[in-house]
Amino acid sequence: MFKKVLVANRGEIALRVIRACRELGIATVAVHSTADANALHVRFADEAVCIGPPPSKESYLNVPQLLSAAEITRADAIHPGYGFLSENAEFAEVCENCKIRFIGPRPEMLRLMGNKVRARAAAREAGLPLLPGSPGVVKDPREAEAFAKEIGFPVILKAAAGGGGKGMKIVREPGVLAQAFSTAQAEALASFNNGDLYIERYVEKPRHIEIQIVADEHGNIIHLNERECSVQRRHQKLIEECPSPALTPELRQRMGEVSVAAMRKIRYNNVGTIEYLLDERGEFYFMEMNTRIQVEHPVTELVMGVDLVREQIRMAYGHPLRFKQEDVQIRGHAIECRVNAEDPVTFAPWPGKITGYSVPGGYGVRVDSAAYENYTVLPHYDSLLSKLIVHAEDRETAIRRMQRALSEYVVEGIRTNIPFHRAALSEESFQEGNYDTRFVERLLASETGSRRLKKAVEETP
Ligand code: MV4
Repeated sequence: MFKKVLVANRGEIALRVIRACRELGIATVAVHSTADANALHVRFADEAVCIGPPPSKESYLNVPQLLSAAEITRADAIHPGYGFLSENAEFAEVCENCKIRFIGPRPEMLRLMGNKVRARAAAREAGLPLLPGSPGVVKDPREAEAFAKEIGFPVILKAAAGGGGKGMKIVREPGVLAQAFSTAQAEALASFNNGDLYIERYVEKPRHIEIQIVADEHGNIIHLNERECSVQRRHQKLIEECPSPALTPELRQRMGEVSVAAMRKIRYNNVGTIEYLLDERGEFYFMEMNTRIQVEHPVTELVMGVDLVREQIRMAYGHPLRFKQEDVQIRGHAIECRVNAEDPVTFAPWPGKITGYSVPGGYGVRVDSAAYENYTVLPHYDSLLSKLIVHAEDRETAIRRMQRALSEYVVEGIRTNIPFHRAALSEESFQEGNYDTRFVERLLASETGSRRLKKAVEETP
């Protein structure tokens, strides 16, 4: 096994990786910015190296500093967590060139899935269902108009280098397509230094369903069923659950099987997630693939009984998976609420010092967080404070358990979105499992939703 892993990340995911390493008997190296000197990942790791000033560009994204830290500490692998350099093919390649194992898929996989046009083509070749759209890059507005005519409106323009919702333009009528194309291209060029666009039929009220894949270096590939991530705002996920209330056992099996078959065709390795759109007719379509451990991985861990980070590290070393598709099955239901340091109504980030802190606990409750009393939420990084995850025998009990846990959570000194979660969980549509990616929008726009949110703000200590 690896002797020492450098964790190229911060916050709760750095802790999550350090915990998995400790249980595997692997020593750990934390890296941190000057602002993170007092962070828990620094305290829990065996060693720590300061790699730069607070801005991510100069610290957590600073490749020479990270590699120097790995070399000095003689780490034999780097775990990138999520975000930062986790899906950066060049970084993964440089690690391998330095004889340091990158804990994740091969660089070619990161490169393939990082370009959404190439990913779409690979998905098609591998047999995944796609929405009608352009087979490749759409060169100009005239070509876009020709495709749109074929596909039918509404359509969506997406950036090849985008993903996660950045650089998308919905077009509902032919008259405005050329203008939308120019705007989208300019935005993509400014954001990603790549103006390539592609076009697809637009699905009005999709659900976001993603399949968890684990693939070892010996050709064993299995899926760990789905997560439902339709509760989002501006492409930030807020609530995730496993399994999805929208899937029948037949659809679940079909999605899992086609996903595994596709991963076999492209020779995928390590952990990954295939994102699908599910339309109102129950048809699913490939959207994109994430080549990292994801924020919401704990709901899958609890329901499927697999320690995903442990398996990820073992697979990166070359160990075979210890279970087969037949060995894993759905046990109960799990829900995750992302607790952010932000205003619960406006969603504006709310960094600052936590003056009072008490986390929920008890049967079926898990809190993945790097926060503690007197911890200061920094303005330099994302606002995720904690992931509150519950597991229960069924969905109804899980919702009740989450409501109970949310009511126990005390965070003083800063604002959090705990009231939002309380309001969301009391929505009938959520309780019935009858929601889509417009759920948050509807909650905030509706009389009852906004009233519930206001009440939750008042009732949250
Ligand atoms: C779409 C779509 C509807 N139709 N593509 C958003 C993130 C990026 N991965 C792709 N996204 C979407 N692509 C077609 N053809 C709707 C979205 C979308 C969305 C998807 C999943 C979860 C939340 C979303 C919120 C708004 C739009």
